[in-house]
Amino acid sequence: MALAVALVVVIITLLSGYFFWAHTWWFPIDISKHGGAIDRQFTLTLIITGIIFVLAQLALAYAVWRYRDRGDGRKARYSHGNNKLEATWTIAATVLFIGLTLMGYHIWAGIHFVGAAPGAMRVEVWGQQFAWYFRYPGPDGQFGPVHIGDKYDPATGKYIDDNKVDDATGNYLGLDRDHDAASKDDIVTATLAVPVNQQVELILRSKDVTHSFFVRELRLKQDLVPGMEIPIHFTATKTGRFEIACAELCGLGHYKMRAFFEVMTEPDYQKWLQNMAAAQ
Ligand SMILES: [Cu+2]
Repeated sequence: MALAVALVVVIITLLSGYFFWAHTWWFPIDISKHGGAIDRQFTLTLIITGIIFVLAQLALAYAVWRYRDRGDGRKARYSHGNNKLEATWTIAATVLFIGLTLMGYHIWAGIHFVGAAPGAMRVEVWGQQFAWYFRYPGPDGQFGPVHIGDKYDPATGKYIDDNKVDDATGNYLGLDRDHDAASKDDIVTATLAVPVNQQVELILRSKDVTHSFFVRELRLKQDLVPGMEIPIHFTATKTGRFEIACAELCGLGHYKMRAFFEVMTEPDYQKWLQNMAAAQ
């Protein structure tokens, strides 16, 4: 019986290790400049914890087999621990855990705490229940004001109706193109397209509740919080079409809150942007 239990432990250990080793279920391709560092950090963490996992499980299997009941009436001897060993592996685990955390934090901070380069292209990402909209500033490089709800009027201390959203005419962000000069050339789209090998800064905004912008291939995930403008930036290194999924449960239709992210060559992107501008 002890042998059977020990064997099951060994088989489960080797099998689960194999799936990671063979990359049976693995990440999709990485198409971002910063993604390599994240993947390397993940692999390093996996290798270290994987080695510890395998050694611990093999030790467990050995103990099950070695100290089995041999049917010769021997009494069990109880161990009262070993303080030195106890201290050693507690300290070793602490050093490993804090070390890996610091390394990971360093990479994360390099992506999220360092601002975009001055020449980066800017696009607004808008989340709402349950759709994505993207806004390009047009030739003037300026985003016009959005009118998406009541506005506080400090003169009267009251809220005034400032909602110009009209889904029927495609004015999803409540732009007032007749009165706001900066809004005139703004381009609002349902797909996020960017040129390859160019740094892009996204400004994440929400019309209602918290959403989360997630593109697996970019190794990028960031919440959209109502009332905040949250910047993130990336450089896509491969052309293609990828999925943007909302990664924050935001209501009943959350499961269908998705859009496409397209990385294009510079000429294709310019053509696309022209088409989009003509369709406004
Ligand atoms: Cu959502």
